[in-house]
Amino acid sequence: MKILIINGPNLNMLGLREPEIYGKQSYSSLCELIDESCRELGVEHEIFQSNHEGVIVDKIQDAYGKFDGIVINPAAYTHTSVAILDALKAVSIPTVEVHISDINSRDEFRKHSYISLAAIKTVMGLGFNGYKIAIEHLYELLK
Ligand code: CA2
Repeated sequence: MKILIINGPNLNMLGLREPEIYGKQSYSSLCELIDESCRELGVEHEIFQSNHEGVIVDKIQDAYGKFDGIVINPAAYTHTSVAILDALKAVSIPTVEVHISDINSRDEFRKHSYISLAAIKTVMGLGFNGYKIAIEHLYELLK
């Protein structure tokens, strides 16, 4: 079983700004938590981060035939990207959407997610732990 974890724009800046929303921990500590969660379950994985929509689309297309599941935090592209939605639909790989914050209790524009239309589950508002829950969900589905 192989899972691809995709993080969108600015998530590489975690811990540097807005700790009241996203916590104080850095992007590398998020990657450590993901590594640990996958190791515990014996799941092979790759973590990918990009600030560019088309690069994320390319990565999703490239996942076809290589990965069994995707965990994605599309960050700001959640609320804008039909291209990422279409790429997820095109590859049809079971996908769990994750948000560190609760996007339903913030700005009005964050309440809509294009990505939810392709996701089998959305985890939000649970901080970094949401990634662990998303990985466990895919593991239970795919095992
Ligand atoms: O809650 C989430 O995980 C989000 O996907 C995070 C995005 C935001 O645009 C979504 O609405 C919800 C933002 C990701 C990175 O934001 C940072 C902002 C300041 C400092 C560090 C990261």
